[in-house]
This record gives sequence, structure tokens and C-alpha cells, in this order.
Amino acid sequence: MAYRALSEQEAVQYVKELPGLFEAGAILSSREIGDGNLNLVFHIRDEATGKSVIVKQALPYARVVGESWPLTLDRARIESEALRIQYKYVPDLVPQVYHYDQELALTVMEDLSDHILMRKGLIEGRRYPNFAKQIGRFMAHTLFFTSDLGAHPYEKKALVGTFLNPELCKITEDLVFTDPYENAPTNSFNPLIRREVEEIWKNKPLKLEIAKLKYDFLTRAEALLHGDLHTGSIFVTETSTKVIDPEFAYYGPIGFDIGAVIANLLLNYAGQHGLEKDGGKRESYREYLLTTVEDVWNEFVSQFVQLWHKQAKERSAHVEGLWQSYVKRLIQDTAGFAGCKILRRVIGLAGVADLNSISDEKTRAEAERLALLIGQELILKRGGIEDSTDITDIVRNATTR
Ligand code: SR1
Ligand code: MG
Repeated sequence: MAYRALSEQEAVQYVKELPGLFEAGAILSSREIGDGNLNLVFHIRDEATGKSVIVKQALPYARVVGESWPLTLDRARIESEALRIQYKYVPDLVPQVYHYDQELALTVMEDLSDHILMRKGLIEGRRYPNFAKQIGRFMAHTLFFTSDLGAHPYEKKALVGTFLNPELCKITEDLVFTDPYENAPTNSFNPLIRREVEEIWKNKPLKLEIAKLKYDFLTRAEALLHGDLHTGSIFVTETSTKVIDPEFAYYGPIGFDIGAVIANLLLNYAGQHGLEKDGGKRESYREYLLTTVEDVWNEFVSQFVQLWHKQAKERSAHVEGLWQSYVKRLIQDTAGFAGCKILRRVIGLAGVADLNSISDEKTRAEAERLALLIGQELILKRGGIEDSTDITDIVRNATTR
């Protein structure tokens, strides 16, 4: 069937014709529930049995901007193939793919509606005690087994080719590493922070460090990244974590994924400024977020290093001292990428609700200034970071400045 964007009813018709999903004659309801930046997402449910699936279809343009921003449909292939690879390593942490259709650029997958988006949960002040362990395992396993450490050299190089993903990488190159640091038309920020933003545009040492990080993003094919691992790409319950939406997957530097998770915890931290001035509650939630930042790194690194010792196939991996120097560089990369991801969400296109939902502009500006400070400090001070507490110390110091 030639590509066309499906309507709710056409999505029902489509899944009815797939073998093995629903009973013949089932009465299915369909709702388009996509609220992300790019795609259509249909929730399809058999009211009689309660069984449901998600149909996700790529549009030939970026939904957040409209038809003036054409975008490859190949991202649906990237997403479904990345999900299948992740499922191989961490089946309990991603949705199962039931079907992929190249012509229609759509994927039929497991419905996770019993979960909520983590960004929403954090904005509501909820806590997720298993999250750090689960996201640590997700990153350690998917990144290790697709890297030169855990994959056969031929397999790794073939995967690099499968996941070139040039158009979605270009979005990241522009929106994370370039546009926010100059007066670009894509930028969109609160007018009350113009002075701070202009300072960033003039800050040559900062721009140099961001350029170095961009160069790493462009050239360092370490592992198959999720590529867009913010809290809107993570579904949670109190006990479960599911990572969705890997359409930005490509071979890049491992710290980019870890940095994305940490950046989004810290964006929420900054956004806590918008809460009613019930200081005690805010402080304890902020401490929870900082502990989570430390736990995410610590869980990731302990599981990654364990895999390294037990399963690394690359012979040079076992040369004395290598894993320690690798991990040290990794936490510094993580901090730098986290910094860029924080700055882009304040200055550039595609902000986050953690900040944008603060209705009072002045309060929002205070939260945004804190985020800008944290982002810059993480980038500029990353060379001295050796431990997760060095990251949280930077955040605490920025908060009291
Ligand atoms: C035009 S896409 C804007 C942003 O949404 C995605 O989630 C990525 O973060 C991208 O940069
Ligand atoms: Mg997405």
C-alpha cells in the first residue's frame, strides 16, 4: 500500500487485517493520542477483551513545525529496528514490536497505557524507586552489547551502516549543538532571559567546549544510542520503566544517552522553582532528584563495568587500566552532553513542560536562569568530574549562587 497518513478508522482497519492480533469481528476503538514532536500515534482497543495495541506512524514532516519541515519516513524503520535490538538485550524495558510496515512507515507495538510519561510524573512530584536501577540496566546492556566491547567487529560495523540516520542526526546537530548558541531563527525562549541568553552567545570558551562536544557527536561511533533519551521517551509506573521512541538511534558517543537522562532530571530540578513556595517539600523533592542523578550514573557504571569484565570480546579491553580511563572519560562526556541538552531546552526549539508549565513568567525566568547556569557549569567544569557527586555538587553550588 503506497504511503498515506492514516485516519483513526483506517488504523483500525489496518490492525484488523494483521494476523494474530485481534479476533475476527472484534469491535475496535481508535484514538490518535500523539503529543510528541514528530508522529501520529493511534491507541487501538478491543473494548470487549480489553486488549490494545499502539500504531505509530511517521509523518513525512515534523509535526511540531508542520509541512514546511519535511522529514524522512525512514525513521520508522530506524525506530522499529532499534526497538527489536533493545528487546533482545532488555525485553522487560522496551515495548514489544508486533509488526513493521515499510511502505506506510508504521510500527504496531505493545500498548503501555498503564504507564505514564516520566516527565509528567516528575512534574506531579512523584517518585520512582526502581527507575535508576532499570534505566541503568537499559543503558548498560544496550550500549555495551552494541559497542566494540560487546559486539563482533563485523556485526558492529554492519550496525553502524544500518543506523546512519543522517536526517535525525542533523536535527540534533542543529537543535542541541548549534542553534541555541547563536541568534538562530529556530530559537524560542522567554524574553525575560534575553540578557542571559545573549551572554551565552558571546561566551567564547563555552562555545568552544560545545563545539568539541558536537565534534564528538559527529564522529565518535561508540555504540547504538537511543539518541533522544529524555523523560518524554520514558514510560514509568512505581515499579516499571519502559523506554520508547528510539527514532533518533544512531552510532554515537555513549555519554550522549546518559547525559540525556541526567539533563532531564535536572531540568525538572530547575523547574521545581515554579512550585508554591512550600520550601520543605521542594527541597526534599530536589534532593530526591539529585540522588536519582547519582544513582543513574552509579547503576549504569556498575552494570557496564561488570559486563566489561565478564563479557568483553575485544582483547584490548582487558589491558590494565583501560576500563578506569574509559569510565573517567565517560562521566566527563556525560556531564558535557547533559549541559548541552539542558541549554537547548531553555533556548532552542522544543522546550520542556518542566519549565514551560510554570505559568508566572518571572518565576519561569528564575527557573530557566538556574537551568542555564547548571548547563554551562556542567560543560565548562566537566574536565574535573570523576564521580557522580561531582555532578550533583555543581548543581547544588549553582542553586545557592
Ligand atoms: C523537530 S524535533 C524536536 C525535538 O524533538 C525530539 O524529541 C528531539 O529531541 C528533537 O530535537
Ligand atoms: Mg520522540
